[in-house]
Amino acid sequence: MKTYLVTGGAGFIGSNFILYMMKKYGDSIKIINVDKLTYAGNLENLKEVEHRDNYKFMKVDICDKDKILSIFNTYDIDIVIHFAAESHVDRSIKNPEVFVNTNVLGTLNLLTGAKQAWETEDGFKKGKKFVQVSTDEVYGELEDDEGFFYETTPLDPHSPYSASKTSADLLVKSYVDTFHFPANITRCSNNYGPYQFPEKLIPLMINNALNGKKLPVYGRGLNVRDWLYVDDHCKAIDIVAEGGPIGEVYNVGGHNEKKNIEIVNMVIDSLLEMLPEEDPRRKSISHDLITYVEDRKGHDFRYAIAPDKIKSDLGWEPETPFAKGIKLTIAWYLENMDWMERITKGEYQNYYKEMYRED
Ligand code: NAD
Ligand code: TDX
Repeated sequence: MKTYLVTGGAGFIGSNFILYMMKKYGDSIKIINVDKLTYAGNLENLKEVEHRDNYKFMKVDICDKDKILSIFNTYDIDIVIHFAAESHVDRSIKNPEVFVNTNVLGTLNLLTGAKQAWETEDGFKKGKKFVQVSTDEVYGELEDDEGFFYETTPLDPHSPYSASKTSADLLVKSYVDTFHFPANITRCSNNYGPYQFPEKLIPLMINNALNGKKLPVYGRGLNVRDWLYVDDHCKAIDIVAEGGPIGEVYNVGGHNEKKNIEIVNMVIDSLLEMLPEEDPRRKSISHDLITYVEDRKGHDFRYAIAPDKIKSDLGWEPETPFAKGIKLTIAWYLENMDWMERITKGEYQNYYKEMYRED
């Protein structure tokens, strides 16, 4: 039985990944979920699997080197899927330090633990794999409507968040180059789907619209992101963990570029289409809620992923068209308003006031 160490499994993509893997493999795998439970971690996401004998949660900070080493000494980990990170660009602009600690030093601790546990006299034990879940933001930005990020595109991060992810990627690369350590790096575009924390564009807009609050669009809303439904990303990670040759990097994306303003308009239109006629929230939802606010500092203009390599080498392709994915996402939030309410009632209020300068 393969044992997975999933870091950051209580976050957005991590919890979707655990649910995806349990559904796909059932009792034939074991998953250990290591998560510090920062503001972004939520065990409620994993209710469906928490009772399972082949699932174990450990509240651990990946910056705690001793704990990380002891996990590798205690359990025979086969595959590490490393999601744990500080993941929000705006927060990194205000407070970069925690991004370096978690994203860079935390990653080094995991590499150290895996290397120690997996090393043999002439290399590494068979069947071991470390997957560094990275981001397209390490490539910087595309300055106009032309071109794509390839795996060969030079690394040129701009925000403290993307600089910390790039540093982590380079550490992983250094372990591959120096020790022939069995790792892959995946670089994905913007994910959307259930369980995403409402600091990110799509859930923030859904939540604000449902509450009749302004929809804060940075700058003129013309920046472009390349959106991927989270399940499609989970599938890609599994395929890379299974079949990616040592050291290979894979871009993961779905050729689904949209301007931010298009996304916000689609959220409003979909909500109006999906909410029942008698729902009182309909009255306050309209395009008039859109408010253009001060732009993000150093706002990358456009991200666009070329996923040719993962398609040709490993046969992965995205399966969820955006029109379907956004409906699935909105339907999930509508059915889980209590999840959103619990998340947004506490510390989130302070975050929102400070970030969006609201009284
Ligand atoms: P998230 O912020 O929703 O979740 C991060 C998780 O990591 C949380 O559960 C949090 O508690 C945990 N965590 C944070 N610091 C920790 C620490 N020191 N020790 C242990 N756990 C810690 O993030 P996400 O959106 O799910 O992203 C997951 C990964 O995917 C990140 O590495 C991110 O860089 C990458 N990524 C995200 C996207 C996206 O669109 N969300 C796109 C590409 C890549
Ligand atoms: O209130 C907002 N208004 C707005 O116009 C927010 C929160 C965002 N935006 C814009 C900024 C971006 O151009 O929307 C776009 C998407 O913003 P985010 O959801 O914050 O995502 P982004 O900055 O693109 O980064 C995301 O994708 C890559 C994830 O947060 C990263 O973890 C991932 O690496």
